[in-house]
Amino acid sequence: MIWLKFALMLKKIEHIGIAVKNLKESNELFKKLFGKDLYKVEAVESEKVSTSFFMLGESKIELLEAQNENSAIAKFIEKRGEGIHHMAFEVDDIYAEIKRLQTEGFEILNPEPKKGADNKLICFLHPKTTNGVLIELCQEIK
Ligand code: CMX
Repeated sequence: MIWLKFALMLKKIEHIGIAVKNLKESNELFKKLFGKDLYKVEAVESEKVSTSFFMLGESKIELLEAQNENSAIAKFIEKRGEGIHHMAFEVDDIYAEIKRLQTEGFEILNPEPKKGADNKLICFLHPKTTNGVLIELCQEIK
């Protein structure tokens, strides 16, 4: 019997998340910078964020504005100011990747993946276990 199994690894940078104070203003700024328009604006209530997405080649840039002061984005901006908030990597099987990375000693912030922006199942790794970088895994919901 032939077993078809996805390789367990992070496949590519899916997007880079940038925390911004004012999404409307930043949308205009990044439109000018990239020379192209965003393709999606989406509110993610579970994460208390409003987002917009730009496609650049194979990768995306996600801008994130906090919906209220309890949002991770509000806390991040208060402590560190606007800037790169996370890097997201595409995976084929998020459940298998979570198990693999837990075995490797990484702390998974939400071991039960949740629905994120742009039709993805997502989970985060704590930055204290990844050299200070907040890492997101994301799998396309089919
Ligand atoms: N990148 C790197 N380090 C970060 C960070 C980030 N985005 N956010 C917080 N930290 C740092 C803090 O500065 C702190 O560092 P120090 O200990 O040196 O001060 C450390 O992580 C831990 O901070 P904490 O006080 O224990 O935890 P916080 O309340 O700041 O929460 C985190 C941090 C990562 C656990 C929390 O933000 C989280 O659970 N994030 C995942 C969910 C998320 O970010 N959602 C928004 C995006 C949603 C989307 O993409 O759609």
